Amino acid sequence: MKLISLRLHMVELPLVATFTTSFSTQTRRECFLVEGQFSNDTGRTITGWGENVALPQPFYSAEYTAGAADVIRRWLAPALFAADHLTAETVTHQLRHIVGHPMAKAALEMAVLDAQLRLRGQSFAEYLGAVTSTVPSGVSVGIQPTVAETLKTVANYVEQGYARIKLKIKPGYDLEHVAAVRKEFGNQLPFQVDANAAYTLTNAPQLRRLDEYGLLLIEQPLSEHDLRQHAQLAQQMTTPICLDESVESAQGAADAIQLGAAAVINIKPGRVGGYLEARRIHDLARAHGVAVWCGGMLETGVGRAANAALAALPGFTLPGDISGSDRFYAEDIVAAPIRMHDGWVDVPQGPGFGVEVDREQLRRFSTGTVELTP
Ligand code: SMG
Ligand code: MG
Repeated sequence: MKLISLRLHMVELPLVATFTTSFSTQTRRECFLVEGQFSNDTGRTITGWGENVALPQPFYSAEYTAGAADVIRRWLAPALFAADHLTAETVTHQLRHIVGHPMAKAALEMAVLDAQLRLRGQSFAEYLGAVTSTVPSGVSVGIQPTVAETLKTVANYVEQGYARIKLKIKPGYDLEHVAAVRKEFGNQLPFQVDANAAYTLTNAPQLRRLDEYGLLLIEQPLSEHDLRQHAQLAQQMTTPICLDESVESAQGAADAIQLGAAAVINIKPGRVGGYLEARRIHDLARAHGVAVWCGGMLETGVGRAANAALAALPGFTLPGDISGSDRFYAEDIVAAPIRMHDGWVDVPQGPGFGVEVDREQLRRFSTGTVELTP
């Protein structure tokens, strides 16, 4: 294919409830969708969609929404316009001279993938090698100011039927909340925590106290670059350590596994530069007997649809952060967003990511568009 034009649709969607993590409180989602126009050898034109998952602030990782749009405009888009035979499998290669910016690159790879699969009439799930048509749906619960509010919030998601609860934690908002959730909902509740790098190895004695609550895992307790420290922490506690922020590539995943720093890996396609790298991490982890699950970045319907397909690969043996669209949004920007029923979401089966962007909704939430041509 040849890339004809790119349009970045900057959007702002209100969240149904504020979402607090150890590093920030989000009240709305500011992100952008990438709309790519491509032509194939026979002159057919086709549209493909991608989503940029960077947060507006560089708090989760170095990338941020405006920075991702800027690097696409100045550097990544020109490199793709220059390519004569663009395929999803060669996007990473075309962009390899630009250091970093995995989320910006992933959004572009998505648009190419979606277009390529639509041309072929193939679903993303089939392309990836998905082995199931539904995937278990977990929900990520933000830090609540009081234990009572944590219990109330978790109760609501448990009643809705979510397959797994993940509670965000930080120092001072950890043991007491975890203990209360276990007591209230029992030992059968699939339950895990995510610290978003809020601790250091000196907190090991406190973190170890989490061991008695039968958590599925603790996600990213220490800082992004603390691979060795995560391995040391793993020696000091029985709760499996799962890495999120620390894993930025298949190579990094291999190092983490080798070091004993990751018993489990949270795979987020944006964080690792795209869905193809995400699949490589899946393959690598599976070969090493390391469980993986699909993370979330408060995606709109486009990103969530693609995540559901990824999570249908056989190595995704734990429920992902693939909650229904209504967990964050009263209204989405795709016609039929992901819904959770009885703890499961359906893997889209239509061509490409299998969702249609609703232009009217896109206009409603739009805060501007950036038009890019060769
Ligand atoms: O998309 O359901 C979702 C949110 C999942 O907790 C989630 N994501 O570290 O895993 C994580 C966070 C990153 C985003 S926090 C604003
Ligand atoms: Mg995380």
